[in-house]
Amino acid sequence: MNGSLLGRRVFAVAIASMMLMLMLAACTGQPASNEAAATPAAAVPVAPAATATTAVVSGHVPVVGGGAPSIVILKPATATALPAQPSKPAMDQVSLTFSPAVMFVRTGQPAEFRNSDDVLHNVRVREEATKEGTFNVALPTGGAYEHTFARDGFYDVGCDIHPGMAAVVVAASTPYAVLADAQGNYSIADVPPGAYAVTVYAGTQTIERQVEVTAGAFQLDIAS
Ligand SMILES: [Cu+2]
Repeated sequence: MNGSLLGRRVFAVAIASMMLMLMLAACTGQPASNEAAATPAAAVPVAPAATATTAVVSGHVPVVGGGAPSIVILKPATATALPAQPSKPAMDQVSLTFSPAVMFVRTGQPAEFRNSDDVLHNVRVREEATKEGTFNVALPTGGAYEHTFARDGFYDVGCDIHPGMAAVVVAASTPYAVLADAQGNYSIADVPPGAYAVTVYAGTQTIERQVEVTAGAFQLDIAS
């Protein structure tokens, strides 16, 4: 394209933009901005600010005083493709303590158990619902063991060498699973809008609800 042709095209676009501005001005009764008319590119309407496409679900759930923290799990009501876990969750053994004390894992995706202490530990895992042994391995210093939990549920973790050591694995087939804080406040980010089954575990109490999550800040308080 030669220079004069390009110049004519730009001029034609500018004229078309000015005519559009004048037409808009006639329709709305507002004078067309000289600034906008002088710079045709500015006459293109600006798209409205992007609205949230996912929800941050947060609120309050019951807590059991002095007990284990409450757990909130959102499961899509219908079969949905869920994002894979961003990284492999790991539970370490440090200073004769399992860390974290509660580990969330995705059912069907690998998790790791480690020993960062300078003493031998083992990791004994048992499914809480069935009392069935899941695995029991010795973990020397620096050792690691990978396991993929096949079923949703709670798993008790212990070390036979140090009976005081205890932890819990929560296997869930959804990424939307969190611990509430000591006051019962929780927050789950990046939740796609839709129908969910909500389960709250507060001590020995299990509370279930059905909710329709909408995009943006979504308040979900659950009382016992
Ligand atoms: Cu141990």
